[in-house]
Amino acid sequence: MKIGIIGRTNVGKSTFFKAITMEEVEIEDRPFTTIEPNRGIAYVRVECPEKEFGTKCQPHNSPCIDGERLVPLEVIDVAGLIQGASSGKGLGNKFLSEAMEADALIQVIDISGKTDAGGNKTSDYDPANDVRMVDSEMRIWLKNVIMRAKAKSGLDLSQEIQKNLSGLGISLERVREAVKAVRADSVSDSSAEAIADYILKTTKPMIVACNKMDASDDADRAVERLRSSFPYEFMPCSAAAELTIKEAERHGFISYRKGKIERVKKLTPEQERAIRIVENIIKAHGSTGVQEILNRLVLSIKKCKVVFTVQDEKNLSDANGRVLPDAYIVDQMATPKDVAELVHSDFAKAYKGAIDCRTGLKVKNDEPVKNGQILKILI
Ligand SMILES: Nc1nc2c(ncn2[C@@H]2O[C@H](COP(=O)(O)OP(=O)(O)OP(=O)(O)O)[C@@H](O)[C@H]2O)c(=O)[nH]1
Ligand SMILES: [Mg+2]
Repeated sequence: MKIGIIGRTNVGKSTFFKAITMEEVEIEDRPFTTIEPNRGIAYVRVECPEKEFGTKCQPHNSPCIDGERLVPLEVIDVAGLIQGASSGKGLGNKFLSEAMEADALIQVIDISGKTDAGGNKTSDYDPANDVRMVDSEMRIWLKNVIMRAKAKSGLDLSQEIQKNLSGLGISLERVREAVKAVRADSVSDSSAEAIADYILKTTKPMIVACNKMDASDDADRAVERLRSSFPYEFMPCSAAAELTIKEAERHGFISYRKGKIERVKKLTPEQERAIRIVENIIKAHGSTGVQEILNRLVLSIKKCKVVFTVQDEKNLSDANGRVLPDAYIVDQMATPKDVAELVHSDFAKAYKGAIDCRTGLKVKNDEPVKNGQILKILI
């Protein structure tokens, strides 16, 4: 599972990325700070089944904090978009293809309206312009890729189109579906646009992170206005506040559990001031919004599932005796064999079936796994 962070330049994409991955990346208040993409690992948080089984987990691939399991996924933060990027403006369109490798997208916008279309300081900029711009740049970019499909003997239209989309995680089946849905019989300007539109809607689910809510006069109202204008989910956040918490935690100054900040060490007046600002944001909004956005995109919008794997179904442990060692994020339609593939390609090759550890029964091989399921793969 890979998440792409996209959006207009200088809205806080890299700040959001750093807050969820803790990778050292460049963050600056100017347009086009990020040039090469940043890649890292972030975590979706779900309840760990340890409590249900009255046991203590010994995680291997996914840390557990206070009964919350942190299940890893890949994240990529790309250069900022501006109008015309799909035809090479700004930093060009290379990064559009990098972002489009992702299985789902977080579009970051600046809900405070204090940066303009070019990423420069202003007041009262309407971020709806950016949502429209990103939509249109993605569509034009994908349309242009589809337009490269040429009718050649031996391949049908869908195969020709899909050839150009390999690497973007778009299957031939999906392309066939799109071609059928828009009733295309050749690649033209309008059919390519319709196919691009269909493919984007069905393969690249997106959530809009309304960032810099701390700098907005009325973030909630601004978010509400956007919700009524676009078919996306909009959620407010402050990536800067989340980053402050994560940095302070990393240095052992505070601990942050279940929405509450506790001072672990005596803070300097400056640190105290920074933490108070964050506390006020949490008080006003319930949280910084960052983790909620990631969870919402992966579990509710993309409808991914979290599956645990074990080797010993009685003790729920692996070969080394670790209890509930591994958790994986899988696609909505993933089968037990797809889970085996994630554990190890050798597991998938030798796959003979899987047991649901709650029921002790074999699961159906062709049925999607269930969210939260604990599986023993039989080889
Ligand atoms: N007030 C406030 N400022 C933020 C927030 N998130 C990011 N910023 C600031 O916004 C500026 C741009 O942040 P970046 O993360 O570099 O933005 P970007 O979208 O990655 O920018 P490019 O890579 O240049 O496209 C920096 O000065 C950040 O400190 C936030 O939640 N609140
Ligand atoms: Mg950046």
